[in-house]
Amino acid sequence: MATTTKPLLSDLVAGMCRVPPNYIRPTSDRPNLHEVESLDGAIPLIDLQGLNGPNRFNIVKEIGLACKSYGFFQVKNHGVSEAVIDNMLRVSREFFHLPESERLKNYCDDPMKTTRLSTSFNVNTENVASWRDYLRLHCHPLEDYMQEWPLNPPSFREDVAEYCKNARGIALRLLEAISESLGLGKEYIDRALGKHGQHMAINYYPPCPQPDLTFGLPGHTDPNVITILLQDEIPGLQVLKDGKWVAVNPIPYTFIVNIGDQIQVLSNDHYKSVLHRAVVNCEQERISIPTFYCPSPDAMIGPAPQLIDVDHPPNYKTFAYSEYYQKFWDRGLTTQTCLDAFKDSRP
Ligand SMILES: O=C(O)CCC(=O)C(=O)O
Repeated sequence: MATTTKPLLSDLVAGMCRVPPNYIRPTSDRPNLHEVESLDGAIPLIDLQGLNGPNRFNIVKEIGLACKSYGFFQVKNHGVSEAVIDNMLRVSREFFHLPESERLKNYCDDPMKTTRLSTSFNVNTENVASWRDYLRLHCHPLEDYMQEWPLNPPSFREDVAEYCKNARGIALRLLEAISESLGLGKEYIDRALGKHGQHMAINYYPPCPQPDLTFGLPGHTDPNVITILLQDEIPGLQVLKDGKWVAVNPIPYTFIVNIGDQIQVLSNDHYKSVLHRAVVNCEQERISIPTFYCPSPDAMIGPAPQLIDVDHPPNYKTFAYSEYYQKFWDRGLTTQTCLDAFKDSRP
């Protein structure tokens, strides 16, 4: 048993040659890394060049197909410059390499706090810990949150704010395309999100001495609308496809996009949010940066009326997003999605 009071995993792992018992998953719930498929092209790579031009119809169709068949896709020619991406990854790495005392200024266990550094998933409710530290930031509207963000590294606020603006731009363009692909008209989802919200995690996965025994993050779906993930060059993301875990190997300067639970609700199950997880490795640290685009807490979310008819009754109740978000953090990451708690059970 580890007898340390260090709150962050990164400060605990140096020289460790075994995973502490509280990180070890039961045998029925381990990564089984030898069974994972690693196919390049397993997840569609969509070229966004021309999304706002003559090729829009075809790209929207491609996005719709990817949402329907995979719940995941990658995007290139998305308009975010390499410099913005490089700065975001660099400043994230610099943050996690700061001295412990400097990083800990941001530490907080309360999932409702809008800027906080923490570890695993929710240390207050979980039974088994995950091999991850993370910095969580709310980022829309930027001016409401930026003054809470770390001041060290000195360029942190500037680099991250620039990245957030760019990530929001992609999210809005993709939401229009997804809305259109559902036959809802391009503004439907935008309007359904109220004042909109945007959160971000900077995930830091230290090298792990026994990666077969634990997860960086166990299988889960995302509670938000869509996630735009930036990962560094180290593999770790896996997606469940037809009952098998498939590795999504990094392609530099592309983003990975996945449907979150709120699109599943709004689309009345036309598009499904898909289980994914992060595994760790024994040699290299890994950084991943998901942007969680979401409704504002007061937005009322339910199936779009245009997608309901006698053959397709509403599968979900209408609820405030704040209620869903709270539930997600309270119940922890499980392969059973939080959506079950919001099903419409009318006969
Ligand atoms: O690290 C990854 O690739 C996945 C991260 C993720 O799923 C999350 O932060 O919810």
